[in-house]
Amino acid sequence: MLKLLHCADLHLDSPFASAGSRASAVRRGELRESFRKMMRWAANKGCDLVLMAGDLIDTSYATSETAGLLIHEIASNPGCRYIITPGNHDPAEPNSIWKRLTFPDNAVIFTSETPETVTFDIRGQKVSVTGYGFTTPRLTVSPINGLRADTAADCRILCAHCDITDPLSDSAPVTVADLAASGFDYAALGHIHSSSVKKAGDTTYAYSGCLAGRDFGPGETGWKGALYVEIDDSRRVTTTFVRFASHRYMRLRANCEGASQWPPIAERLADVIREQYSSSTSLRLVLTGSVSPDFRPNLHILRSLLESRSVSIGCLELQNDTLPILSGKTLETDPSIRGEFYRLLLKDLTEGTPEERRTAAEALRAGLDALG
Ligand SMILES: [Mn+2]
Repeated sequence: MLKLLHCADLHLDSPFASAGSRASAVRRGELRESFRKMMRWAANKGCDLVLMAGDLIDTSYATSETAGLLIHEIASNPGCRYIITPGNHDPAEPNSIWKRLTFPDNAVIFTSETPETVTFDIRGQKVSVTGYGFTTPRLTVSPINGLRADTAADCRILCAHCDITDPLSDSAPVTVADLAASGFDYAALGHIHSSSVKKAGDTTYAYSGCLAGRDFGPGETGWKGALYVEIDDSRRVTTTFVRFASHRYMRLRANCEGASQWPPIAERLADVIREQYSSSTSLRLVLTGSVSPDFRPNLHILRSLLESRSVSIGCLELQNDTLPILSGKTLETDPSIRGEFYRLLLKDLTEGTPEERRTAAEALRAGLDALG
């Protein structure tokens, strides 16, 4: 049985630009620590291969500290082979660490956009690993279109950074049909930050997801880690998600329908946060529903309620997607400039795109405040 660890999108050295400068330094430290934890886990588990499917670092110009960490971790587990396929964020450009630095003998780095195959003898089994690397931030063709796995191998693995979600992607638009025809037993993919395991023909293909979420964006929320993969002698594949991140980003929708005052809503939210989250979570509360124009969400009030309950949470954000149209009847018939202002915005408030509605709601709150 083969034991693999499949990871991707580590984005070491990520600036964590959305966090404040202090929080971003903390997040960067946590990311390094998650990386060490993952590499030690693979060593303790006795993994034969660690497949690193691209975007290991955030740019091709890694800090020397990060490059040193990567090389050190690979060198300290010489019994395991590390497969690296550079992605769109860390392409194998001439100045990249992949080209400039000397990696230990147990590392294989694919630096050509044309797929290449290496073969290992692992406990009497012939295992082939095929991969390619980005050489610039763009790769507009599917490098594995028409590619067939080495049929002489007992076990056939693909390691690749690619975008299977969009045939027009400029990040290696590999298709499900490419994979279904390929004959690989396992395709270890990178680029999509949420984890998924699927089948195309006889090929199991998977995105490990990123090692740590970096903001509240799609694919970044929830616990992150890597996939532990076992391939048995009859080439059956089993995958297990292993969490390595110590911090997560989460979005929570809260329906404020009918609310006119913030404090009672804030009380309830504080209770929910106390029960479900801790300092290892950064939370964005997305407030929805039709509310009174007087409803004013206030982060400071929520924070002090949390403090009074001794609740600690990572970053906390409010996204106000409520519609201030409740009891709008009075405003609708209000002959003053307040009513006129409301009537002016009503179409955007109720019929606009989500963005237009948000802007109109924002304008209405600001306008009513200014008009007193
Ligand atoms: Mn990528």
